[in-house]
Amino acid sequence: MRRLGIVFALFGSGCLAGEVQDRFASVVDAYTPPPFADGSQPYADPDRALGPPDGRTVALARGSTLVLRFFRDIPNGRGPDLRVVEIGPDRARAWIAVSEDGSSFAEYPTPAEAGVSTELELDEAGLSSASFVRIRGIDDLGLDPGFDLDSAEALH
Ligand SMILES: [Ca+2]
Ligand SMILES: [Ca+2]
Repeated sequence: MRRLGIVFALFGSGCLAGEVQDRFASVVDAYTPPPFADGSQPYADPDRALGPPDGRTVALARGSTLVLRFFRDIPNGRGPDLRVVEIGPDRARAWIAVSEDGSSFAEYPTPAEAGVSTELELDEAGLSSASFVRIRGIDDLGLDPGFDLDSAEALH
C-alpha cells in the first residue's frame, strides 16, 4: 500500500485525481475552531486537512473538533484502515474517533500523538467500515495551538 503513496507523489494529483479523492478525506463535515483562535489565521482553515499530506495543517486545540468525511466507505481490511498525519513540532495530542454515519462515533482510548502518523484499526472501534473521522484537540500549548492535522488517509 505504501507504494501507491509514492506513485501519487511522483505523478502529482493531476493524473490520478479520482483516486486521490477516493483515498483522502474530501469534505469538512463539521468544524469547531479553538475557542481562543484568530479565525483569520491559516491554521484555523479546516480545508487544510483535506487531500494528500502537503505540509498545510489545521490546528486543533482543547475545545476544537473537526469531522472529516471520505468520498466513500473505508472498509475494515487486513491491518490498519486509516492514517492520520500530524506534523507539528510540539507534543500536542488529539482524540480520534470513527463513524459509519457521521452521528454515532467510536473514539479510540489512546490519543494520537504529534509528529507521527497514527494508524487506526477499525476492529478496535467495532466497525466494518467508516466514512467519517473525528479529531478532538486535547492540548493548548501556545498561540499556534494544538494538534496540527495535515491529512487523513484511507489505507484500503
Ligand atoms: Ca482493519
Ligand atoms: Ca494538509
